[in-house]
Amino acid sequence: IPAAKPLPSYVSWKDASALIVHSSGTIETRRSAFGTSVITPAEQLYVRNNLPAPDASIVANRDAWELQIDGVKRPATLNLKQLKRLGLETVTAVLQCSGNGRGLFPSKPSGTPWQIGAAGCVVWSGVPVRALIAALGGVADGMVYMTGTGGEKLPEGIDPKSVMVERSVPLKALDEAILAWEMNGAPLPLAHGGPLRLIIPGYTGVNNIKYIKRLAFTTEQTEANIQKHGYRISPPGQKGDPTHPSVWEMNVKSWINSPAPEAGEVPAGDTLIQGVAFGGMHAVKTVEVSVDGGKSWKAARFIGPDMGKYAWRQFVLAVRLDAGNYTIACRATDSQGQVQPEARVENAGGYNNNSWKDHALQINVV
Ligand code: MSS
Repeated sequence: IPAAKPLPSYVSWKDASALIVHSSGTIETRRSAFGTSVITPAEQLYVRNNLPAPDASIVANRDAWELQIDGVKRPATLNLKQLKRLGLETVTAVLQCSGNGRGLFPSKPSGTPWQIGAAGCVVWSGVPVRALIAALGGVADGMVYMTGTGGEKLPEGIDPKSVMVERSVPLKALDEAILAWEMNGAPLPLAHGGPLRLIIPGYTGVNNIKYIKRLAFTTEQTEANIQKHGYRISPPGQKGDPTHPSVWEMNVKSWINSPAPEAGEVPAGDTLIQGVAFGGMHAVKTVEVSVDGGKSWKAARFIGPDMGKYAWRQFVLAVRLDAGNYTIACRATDSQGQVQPEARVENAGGYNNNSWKDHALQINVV
């Protein structure tokens, strides 16, 4: 865990004691700071900005924010006030950076060495993309992707494609996607994409475009570097290219939040092992816990409300531990029977790490 750095000013309202600041654009939640009531409060939620966040003036008059919609029968530009009249849906979904768990790759891929905290469980409210499309006559014929463009001002004098945050996802992702203006019951903070953000439940963080200014249905994936070369499952040592799978859907995953080694010594006796588990695209069904590094497993119990298939669930297992060293691990299974794997899929970018072994914790019980 790196030494504490101060919070950058655009997120000065966050809870510094809950966060690890890797850089001004990469801030993760401490393992010991996750609460047990499902939702991650905004003050504790991680932040990942590929570009400096836009000026706060864009949230001064939220309803005036404009979204351009292309690749539909009747392309249009609508402001947030107009969008709010088209429909409303609320979804609880895990927001997780594609690189969460990168810091657990022994190969130390370049990029932020996130541990487990580049993730949170958030309630989003907004207009379903389906409702928007219906109002504009439907998706134009032959479209294959849904492409969202971030509203950052791009630095001048360089090729926009090299820096712009623009991502394409398969067209089917539109079914559950919403354009959100509210997060955990409050107007969407600028740091998390206010005034308007694309939320694609089940897809990794990068696909959830903040301060979205254009939503387009397209025949091809965007040529932006962040899509063409970035965020791909590429063999170690290789630069990402369009023949490598794009980082889109999340996979089944869990980790332990308590006892956290960073929180100090664990006293011998009764111990509650707690953590979170989610399925990515499918509901999480079960989670098992091991205190012997994966030799034996016991079923843990889910606690708290089930907020739907894209949310995570908190789990708990009561154990008695004598003094000694333990390797505690957890392993989730989704409703389709997909089990969190023992091994990570090696890849150059350090993406999609859901290995239970990498996520195991060493604890010292005294
Ligand atoms: N969007 C925009 N516009 N920009 C940027 O930068 N980033 C990404 C997403 N979106 C961006 C966007 C990422 S990459 C992530 S993770 C996310 O977002 C985060 O979120 P928050 O709210 O937490 O900050 Mo990785 O896969």
